[in-house]
Amino acid sequence: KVPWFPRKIEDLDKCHHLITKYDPSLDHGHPVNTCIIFSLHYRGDPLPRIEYTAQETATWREVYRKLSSLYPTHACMQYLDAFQQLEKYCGYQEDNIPQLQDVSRFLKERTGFQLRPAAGLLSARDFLASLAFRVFPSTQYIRHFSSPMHSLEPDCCHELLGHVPMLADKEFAQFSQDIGLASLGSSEAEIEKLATLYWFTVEFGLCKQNGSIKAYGAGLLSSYGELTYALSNKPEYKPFDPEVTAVHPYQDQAFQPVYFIAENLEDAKARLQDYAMKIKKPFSLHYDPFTSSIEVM
Ligand code: H2B
Ligand code: FE
Repeated sequence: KVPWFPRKIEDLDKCHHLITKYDPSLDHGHPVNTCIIFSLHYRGDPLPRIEYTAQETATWREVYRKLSSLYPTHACMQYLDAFQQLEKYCGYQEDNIPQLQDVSRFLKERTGFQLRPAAGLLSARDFLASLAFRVFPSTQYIRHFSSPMHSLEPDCCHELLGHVPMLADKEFAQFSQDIGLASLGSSEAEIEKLATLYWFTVEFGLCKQNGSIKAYGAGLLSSYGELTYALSNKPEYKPFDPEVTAVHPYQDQAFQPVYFIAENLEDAKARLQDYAMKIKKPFSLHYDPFTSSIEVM
């Protein structure tokens, strides 16, 4: 039997299942605040605007300063291009936490991606299904001030500095949507493989650029420690090959033991499309961008 999947963008209201990866009785300073309440009641535009506290802005400032010093040498050019634009048009500054509403509007103009507030870590199935519609679920709260350089769960520093700039790139946007489309109606086992692919690319991917290696993964671009480590020649590197990457064990409590290097984003996209075509499903899918809906044939 084919698992339920969203057919139209409004169906994403039903894709909000959270996973609690970390025992909630252990206090990681997970901020249960207005951002979470808003996201649970969210049903379409406009995205709520948040007034962040001085302490939250101070956390952002520290993260922003440290990371932006690394980008020129460590981030891929697609990231750098978009980051410059975000500084110009979207309030990316060390003293200002950008508003999802502004960022979402920016992305929509670039690649058709939009943000949707998420209350926390979504299940892989729900998260990937959103990507199929060019919707990126984004947390809106910020990590606890006690550990500015580290957050176990996604927070808006991770989304805004890690994911958003890459989502402004056309190839990368298509790559992200393709993982999402591949997930619709897939078995649990296949979802697990797609989540692993997502992990080693969208979160921790590296790519070749002008004879050197650069980062395009959001987990790297939002972590000073791991971004430095990933490009230090200490870890193991393997070429990105979906068949191999999809079944490689990954690490979500420490730095990755291995990183996969793509030739370039276009090649990664083509390889992923190839992989997706081989997933067995009793129907074929087509995304209609005019109605933001899935046609099932
Ligand atoms: N949920 C949220 N809110 N943000 C993510 O980046 C995220 C998620 N990543 N759920 C997903 C899981 C990813 O690790 C894969 C698809 O499982
Ligand atoms: Fe992420």
